[in-house]
Amino acid sequence: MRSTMNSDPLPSIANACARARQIVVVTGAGISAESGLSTFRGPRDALWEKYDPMQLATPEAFERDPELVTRWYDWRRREGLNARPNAGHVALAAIERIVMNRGARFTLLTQNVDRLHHRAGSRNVHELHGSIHVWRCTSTGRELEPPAHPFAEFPPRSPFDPRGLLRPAVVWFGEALSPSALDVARGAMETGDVFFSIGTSSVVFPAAGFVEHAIQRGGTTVELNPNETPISGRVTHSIREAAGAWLPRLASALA
Ligand code: BV8
Repeated sequence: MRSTMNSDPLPSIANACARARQIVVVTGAGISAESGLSTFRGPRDALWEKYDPMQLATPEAFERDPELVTRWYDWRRREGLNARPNAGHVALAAIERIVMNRGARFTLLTQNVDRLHHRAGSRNVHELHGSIHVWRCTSTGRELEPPAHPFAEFPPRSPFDPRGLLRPAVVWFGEALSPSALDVARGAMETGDVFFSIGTSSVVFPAAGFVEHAIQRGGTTVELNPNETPISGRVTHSIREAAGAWLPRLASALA
């Protein structure tokens, strides 16, 4: 598929969105970068950012060093609480409202665990990789949303079972995505006619594979990412811009 490197693709994308019966958006850590949250594979300079997520976001790391892993997640959780949705999150929520007001459907599938889409006002959000703001008892499976202050001890003990610990209710590498999230994603990929991949390096599966379904079905596929990714050459439009800069332009064009 051609990737757009010279003429402005906005009018053609806005036209496809205006005619779409269903718009599907997949987002990754990049859409939260402008809120000050570090991405997974980008530059990391803050103290806790020196830890490689690929090493810590696994059940094996939690088993090996539950204190380090829960400290890291507690730090990310509080960073998320202190962050604010940026113009990209806000624009996506506005586009959802515009699309739904004209009777079409809008499905937001996020790999992010920071809940900034919800705080920006997006309604039909599905957290493919869970949420860092929900923690789960390793013994009973019961879940809670911790208060904003840091845990008193690491690893935090479970209030549900003295033998249990609390872990973040996120999907670690090697863990399966929830069947309900996968069902929603599959359903959206079957019926969506415009597909956006925003702020993701498109290397984590199964989310990175969703765009192929959209391409196979012949829908309009759009990537929004300042950097090239493995899907850049396959989508209809590959836009080398920041989400917070370009999405407000699309929201205005659709308003
Ligand atoms: C599973 C939660 C099976 C925790 C995360 C094929 C099929 C299925 C699985 C696999 C497969 N091949 C390999 C696998 C295994 C693995 C995988 O994909 N590995 C990769 C590394 C090869 N997948 C899994 O393990 C998945 N599980 O398939 O289970 C199974 C089945 C049955 C029973 C048991 C098991 C689980 C994957 C989920 C892992 N959890 N996160 C946490 O958050 O800590 S993944 C993690 O990576 C985050 O969720 C993150 O969102 C995700 C993807 O990263 P990105 O979001 O893309 O972030 P990244 O930093 O990489 O990129 C940011 C991008 O933004 C950059 O491109 C940058 O240029 C751009 N950007 C920067 N600024 C901006 C911007 N864009 C726009 N605007 C800006 N301003």
